[in-house]
Order: sequence, then C-alpha cells, then structure tokens
Amino acid sequence: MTPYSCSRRALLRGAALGGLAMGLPAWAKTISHGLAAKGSGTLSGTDIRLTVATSRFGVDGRSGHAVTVNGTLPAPLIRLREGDTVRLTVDNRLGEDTSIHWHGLLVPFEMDGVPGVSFPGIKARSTFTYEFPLRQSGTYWYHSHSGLQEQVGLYGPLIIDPAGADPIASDREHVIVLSDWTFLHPHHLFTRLKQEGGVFNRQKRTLANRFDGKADPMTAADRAMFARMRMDPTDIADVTAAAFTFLVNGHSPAENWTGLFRAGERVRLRIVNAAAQTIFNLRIPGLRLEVVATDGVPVRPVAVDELQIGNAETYDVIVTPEDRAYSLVAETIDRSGMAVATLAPRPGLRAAVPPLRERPTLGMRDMGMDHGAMPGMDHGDMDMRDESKVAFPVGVGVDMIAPMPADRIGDPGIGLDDVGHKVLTYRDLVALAPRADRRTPTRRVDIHLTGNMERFMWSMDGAKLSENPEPYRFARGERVRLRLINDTMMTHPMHLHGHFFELVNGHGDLQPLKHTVRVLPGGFVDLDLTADAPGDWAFHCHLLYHMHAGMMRVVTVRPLEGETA
Ligand SMILES: [Cu+2]
Repeated sequence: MTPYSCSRRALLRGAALGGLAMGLPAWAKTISHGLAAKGSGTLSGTDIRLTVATSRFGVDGRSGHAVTVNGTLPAPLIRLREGDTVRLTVDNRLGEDTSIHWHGLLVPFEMDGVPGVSFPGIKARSTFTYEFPLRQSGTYWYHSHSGLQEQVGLYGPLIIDPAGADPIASDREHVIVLSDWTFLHPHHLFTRLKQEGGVFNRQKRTLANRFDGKADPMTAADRAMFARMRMDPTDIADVTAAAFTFLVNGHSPAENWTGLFRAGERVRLRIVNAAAQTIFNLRIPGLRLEVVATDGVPVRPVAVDELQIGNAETYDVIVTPEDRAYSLVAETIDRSGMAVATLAPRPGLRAAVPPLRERPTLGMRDMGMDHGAMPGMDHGDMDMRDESKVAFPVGVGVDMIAPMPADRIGDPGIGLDDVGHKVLTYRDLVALAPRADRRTPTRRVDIHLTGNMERFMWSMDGAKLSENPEPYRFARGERVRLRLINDTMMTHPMHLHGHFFELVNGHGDLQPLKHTVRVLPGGFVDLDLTADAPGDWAFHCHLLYHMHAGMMRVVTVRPLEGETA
C-alpha cells in the first residue's frame, strides 16, 4: 500500500474529530435523518464516478491508513433504478491494482470485478468503466476484490429502487453498514494468523477460568475430543475485539451513530454486513424486527428478536419504534465486542446498551457429530478424518472431515440456541414469489469446505485457488443441487457470484433466493441453482482472510454468448 504522508497537525485534527474527519456522506453522519432527507453523499443517476485513493480514517481518537472511495468510509451510497443501464467509472489513484465487485448484482461476467477470474483488475493510476443493465432491485453493496483493501475501507452500500412501486412499504429508511476496523496493517494481521491460528483469541479457556463458578458445559469426553483435535472450544472467530473496532456507518460505539425517526413510523433498516472477518448477531432490545428481504430479495415478513448476519449478507427489516431511544446492538459471533448505534426520536437521546453476553462454546454438533442421531455412541472412536468420505486428496490442509454432517438450516447460528427469544433461522425465510425454474435438479454436486485451523489453511474440496484447481463446471441453463458440507469448526459465509441460488429449506416452490449463505460448523446446506449466467465466476468464503488463504474456487458456466455447446 502506498504510504500516506500527512502533517502532524492534520493527523491530530483527524483524531480529534473522529469519524467526522473524512467528510462522511449524509446517511453516515453521526446524526442521520434517514435516506429521504437532503441526500448529499448519495450517488445516483446512470453515470457515476468513483475515485479510489488512500485517506486517513479516524476513530476513537486514533487515526490510521484507509483505502476509500471518494474519500469516505464507508464508501458513498450508490442509489440506482431497476431497468436503467448504469456506467460506473472507477479512477484508481492508488499505487497498486484495485477492483470493485457489485455484490449480488446480476451482471455480465466481465463486469463482475474479480481480478484473475472475470477481468484483469484496474491497474495503478488507471481507470475502468463498468457498464451493465440493472435487472433487479433491493439492498446490495460493493467492495474491493483486490488484496485486503476491503479490510481498510473499500466498501459501501448500493440500493436499487424497483422500476415500479416498492413492494416494501415504509415511512423512512436508514442504511446500516456494519464493519470491522483495525489499526494493524491487514497483511501483518494475516501473517500473524498464519503463524498462530489463535493469536487474537484472548478468550481461550485456561485452568483458572475453566469453571468460572459454573458447571462446565463440556463433558469429559467432549474435552478429550477437543484435546485430540487440538481445537479450542472458544475458537469462534479468528480475529476478535483484541484487534478490531466494530463500526456502524463508520462509527465506533463511543461515536454512536444515531438514526432519527418519528414515533409510530415504519422504519426500514437496510442492513449490510460489510465486515472483513466478523459475523454479527444483531438485535434492537425493545423492538421486534420484521424481516422483509434478504440479499436484496423480498421474503414473506417474519418477526424476530435477533438475527445472525454473515459477511456480505444483507437483511431489510421494518421496525415500528415508540417515542423513546433504542440501542442497535451487533454483537460479534464470539461475543468479544459489539458495534452499537442508536435509533432515537430526537438527537442526544440514548438507550441502555446491554453488556456482552456469555461467550459461546462449540459442541459435538459443530464437529459434525450429531448426538441425537446416535445416542450412546462412543465418539472417542469416531474417525474425524475419514478420507474415504471424500473424493479429493486429503493433505495437511484438511484437519477434519465431518463424520456425520447435519442439516443445520433450522439452526439460528452458534451461541443463539438458548438466548430466550426468537432468532431468525434460514428455515423462516419464505419467498414471496414462486421460483422461476420449476425443474428438479438433475444432479447433486457436493463441495466440502475444508481447512486446518491451527495452520490457518482454508480451501474448498481440499484445494486452494492458488493451486489452480479445475473449475466447477456447469452447463448453461443446468439445474443443479449444490451441497456445501462444512468440515471445519467455523461458520463460513459462502458467496457465489453472478447468480442467486435457492436455499433448500422445506418451502418447495417458495424456497428463498440468496447470494450468500452461512454454512454452520459440522453442518451442510443444500442449494438449488439454475446456472443461467454464462462465464467464469468466483465462489468463495466471505471471511476475507479465509478467501485470501485460498478458500475460493472458480465456477464456469458454458457455453458463452455466441458459442455452441
Ligand atoms: Cu471461511
């Protein structure tokens, strides 16, 4: 990354002003009236210019190097209209390559923005113009697909308004961009992860705190199993609050981004998890969240108290607040920290922020062993790395093959089984419109999510992208069922470019569409895919450091336009 020089005075000024130092767009300013109000900082129309450059980003009195679009973190809100054809010109003023990927947008593959897969990237000090028709509407986002630029600020929200009336009625909207910021250089952070998988995990059990005055939730057999696996039952996240500040619209909890409303309004929150490496559990104590869309696509409204949002997922929720303040709490999956913001009828009001809840631990189910399925079985004898279960070579990069992966589509996510209120599960998602493709998939393709946690090695079917494995090949128009099997003990938010897939969740013709799906540890998820977008597409884990380590493959759909089969 190009070093950025600035005067000591500028640095101090930036530090003093915190998140305001960069001239945040209106929707991301500390007090926001919502998207309908005086929308400076929103880019709209059909001809949009984005300048990628280094800036400084200040938070909580410190300032660090960022890579930004038009000088802001998050990047500007891009607001487009379905049916238009948009041109987005990216001017790269960095001393290195960049790229922008339009996450969840159905674009021709050359416009998808993944260097080495769909285009060559945008060279230092050059421009590239993306141009594509907008075939959809809803809440999306955009981000760099080059190196680790996403960690240092290159991400922003993207909304496409429907060509006709919006099926989701609301009186006011707020964008909620969740992210994680670190003052460590991301390449340094990655190197440390490679050197010692648990280096940032300050929550490790020790003999001193193991019982903590409470009954140990693990049985002796479970502990022995973990010991044999060389796993740590608190390894929920690779990078914790020890290294991260968690942000809402670029604001730390202390900076307290505040979204205003009038009592009784239906307020639409367009929530994007733009974090590099953090899965969040989001709730607003005192408010029901009516989930009305995910990954840009409307679903049958479902009321919940909390939801887990993986990296790159989006959820639209409606809340109807009373005349009081509320805290929006996005607790990290490992409960080492939280992003916090306020929703209030007037500036200056705050609600109590609940403390971090007790940290979760992993269980046998997260190791691909379903207790319920085999009562009384001696798990100590179970082969945790049975090579005969998979069709790929099992090398050092694969430390586990789930012996009995379970269908976890009805699970709320790690640590959310017993929180005492309703948490969204994927089974709760029901499409509004019947699926377009009624065909039954003609084949099933199993894809294993693999890794070696101790060595921070991550792969799909045991192969890293850098090893140049064969792409997953689909015939254009083919209807196929993908089974993603998680042979690791971490949740992986998996994203397929260029397509939506359907979650096979028991709702038949009303299976919901998504572009990103959390696959829980030791579990599997089935996806029905119509491979209707010709070209080469990235398919990867959206935890940035997992992708960077190699948990990414290419999906190729042929024939291309004009080719014969
Ligand atoms: Cu991952």
